Amino acid sequence: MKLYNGFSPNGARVAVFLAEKDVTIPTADVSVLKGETRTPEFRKINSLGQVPVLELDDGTILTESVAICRYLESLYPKPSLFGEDALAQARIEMWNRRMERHIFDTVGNVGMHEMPLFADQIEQIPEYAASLRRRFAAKLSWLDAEMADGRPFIAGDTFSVADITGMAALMVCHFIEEKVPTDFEHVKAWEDRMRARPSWPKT
Ligand SMILES: N[C@@H](CCC(=O)N[C@@H](CS)C(=O)NCC(=O)O)C(=O)O
Repeated sequence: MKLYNGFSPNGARVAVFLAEKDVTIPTADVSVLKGETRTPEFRKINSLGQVPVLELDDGTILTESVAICRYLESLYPKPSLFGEDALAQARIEMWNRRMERHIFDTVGNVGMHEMPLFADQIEQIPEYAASLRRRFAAKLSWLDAEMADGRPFIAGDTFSVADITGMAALMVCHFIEEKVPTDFEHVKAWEDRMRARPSWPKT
């Protein structure tokens, strides 16, 4: 098995997942910032030119951070990060999608539409980025109200892949210079707990 990975929010999702399981696998560093994801050689590995990529011993290629994490979960089931029973699995899936669509995508699309790195990847619309920045507080307000029930983690009482998606969103916040305002006390407390974990992706 070989993981192609580089310093990036989606790459961090797999790196954190492995760290939480205390598992190390051979990794080839592919620098997003240096454009190593965009070379013809790397596109033979992932036609979308993105990390993370997991190459299995028989040459099978897996892309998409959540798909890779699911595969790793089956190899290294403990601690479970996708849920032990049917209800936990459904709740974690639900919250992982909510975190991805409402939090990660909000800040991620700010980066995509503003950062020079992506200027040749999409048609950048600065007004769209500005509108997402304005929406960010509303998204956090929604999450804060959800977490007012006092649960320590995004999907409930245990750390899960939904928290990892949230950590990746916080990493994007660093790049786009957004912060979680302190008035969102439940989200802020969750952020502090995430930053205190040994697996926290350093930015
Ligand atoms: N949906 C994919 C997204 C992967 C992705 O967007 N990777 C970014 C890093 S966060 C990348 O490799 N970008 C390379 C580039 O822009 O050249 C996943 O979850 O793995």
